[in-house]
Amino acid sequence: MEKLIITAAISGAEVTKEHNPAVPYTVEECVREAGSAIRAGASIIHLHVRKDDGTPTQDKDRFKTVMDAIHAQYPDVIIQPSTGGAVGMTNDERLQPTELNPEMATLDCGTLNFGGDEIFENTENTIKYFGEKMIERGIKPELEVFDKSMIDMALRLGEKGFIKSPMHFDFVMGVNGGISGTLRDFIFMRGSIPADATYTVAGIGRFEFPLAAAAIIDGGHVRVGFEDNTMISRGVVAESNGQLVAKVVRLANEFGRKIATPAEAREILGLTKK
Ligand code: KMH
Ligand code: ZN
Repeated sequence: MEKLIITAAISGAEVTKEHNPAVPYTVEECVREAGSAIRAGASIIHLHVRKDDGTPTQDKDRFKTVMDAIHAQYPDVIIQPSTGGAVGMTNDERLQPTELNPEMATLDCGTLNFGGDEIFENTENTIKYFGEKMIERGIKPELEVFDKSMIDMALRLGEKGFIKSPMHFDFVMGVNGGISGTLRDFIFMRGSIPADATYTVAGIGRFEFPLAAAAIIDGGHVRVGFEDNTMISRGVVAESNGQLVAKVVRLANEFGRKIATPAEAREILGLTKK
């Protein structure tokens, strides 16, 4: 079976130090958390950045500072900035990190309820606009799909030339407003993507490790990290993103799945190091 790509979503935009004091805000904290994940086995860092007070921002300069600081210590790692940002941001605000020409970036494939009164808005035209920008800038999108309908949207826009194949999906499962994190729905999602596509799965909260195990067995890839889940086990706050990644590595070892280095992850995903 193909080696396992582990993505660490170290920061997110919604989770705070009240959830887990190790959630990174400052540049130094981002380097510390990325480093813990990379040393444990992550080959991709999915990145959101914050101001020092924790406010989410898509500021290009802040992304550049954090990405440069991580790459200064871990030059090989793949850094995948978010273009989702935080609920309520404008499209152009969200797209700023793509101006840095990263190898990858996320592309969110639909609108969904995002807790309380929040709506994470991604209209069809927004998705087309983001897809075009990524093609123009040579960026491989990680297609964030929070529901099966978003896979269908990606496939439709792929046929129209807004997203290239082979596609790489991230099944984000268990968000309040998206598809559930059950095994039944995981099988539905993974059975709904093209044969030449790759996928990773991001289980939210308590779904993180059961879905990681399912993807390990199935030959898919895994995303973990504070963005999705801050607990190492029921009622126990994780010490670091690295501790979450290490748990995935242990599960992979049990099932005989080897862990991909960043160079191997690039090969699997068809990326060229920039
Ligand atoms: N923070 C969410 C509203 C992404 O990174 O592309 C969107 C998100 C998805 O986190
Ligand atoms: Zn994200």
